[in-house]
Amino acid sequence: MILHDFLPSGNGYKIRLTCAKLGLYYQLKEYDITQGDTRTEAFLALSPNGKIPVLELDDGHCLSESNSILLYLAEAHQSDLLPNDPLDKAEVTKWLFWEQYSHEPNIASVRFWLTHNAMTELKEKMLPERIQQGHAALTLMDDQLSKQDFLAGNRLTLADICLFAYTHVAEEGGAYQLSDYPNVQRWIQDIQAQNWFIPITHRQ
Ligand SMILES: N[C@@H](CCC(=O)N[C@@H](CS)C(=O)NCC(=O)O)C(=O)O
Repeated sequence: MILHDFLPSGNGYKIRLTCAKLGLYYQLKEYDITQGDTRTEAFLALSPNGKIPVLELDDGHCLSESNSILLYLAEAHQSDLLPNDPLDKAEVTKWLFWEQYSHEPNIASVRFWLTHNAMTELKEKMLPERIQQGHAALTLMDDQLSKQDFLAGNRLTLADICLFAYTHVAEEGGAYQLSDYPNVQRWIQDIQAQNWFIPITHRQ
C-alpha cells in the first residue's frame, strides 16, 4: 500500500496510527499541502477531491476520506477496533461522523489557520464561533471520558484513534488548553502508553 500524506495532518495520522495498531506496512509518499502539491494533475488522478490522505491499495484502488479509510482497514483486517455487533458498531461510527462535523472544523481547521499563517478577514470573523464550538466538542468528549475509559466503551476502538489525531495537538496555535479537560488529558496519556503508539511526526 502507498499512503499519500502530509506529516502534520491529523487526518493522515489517523491512518498511520491504525496501521501501527494493525501492524500493517505501507510506503509513505509525502506532499506539501501548503504548496498546492495535492492539486497537480497527477494527484487529482488519484483523488479528484485533491486532498490527503489517500490510501493506494496494491491493486491500484485509491481510497480517500480518512474515516472511510479507517473503516476499510478495520473491516479488511477483521480488527476489534470496530465491533461486529450492529449496535456496538453504531456507537463507534457515531464518533467518526461527529468528528467530521463537530470536531474537525473547529479543532483541526483552527489549528491549521493559526499555525500556517492562513488567517484571512473572513476567517478572523469565523474564529470566535469556531473556538466556542471547539470548546463544546472538547467538553462533550471530557464528559464521556469521565464515565468510561474510552469514547465508545471501556476498550479502545476506531473512535479513539479518529478523535485522538487532532485532539492531542489541539493546543497548537493557542486556541485551546487541554488542562481545561482533565479526562481528555488522561485518555491522551492512555493512548500514548499503548505499545503500538507512534507520534504524529513518525515516519515508518
Ligand atoms: N474529510 C477529509 C478532509 C481531508 C483534508 O481536509 N485534507 C487536507 C489536509 S488535513 C488537505 O489535503 N488539504 C489540501 C487542500 O485542500 O489542498 C478527510 O477526513 O480525509
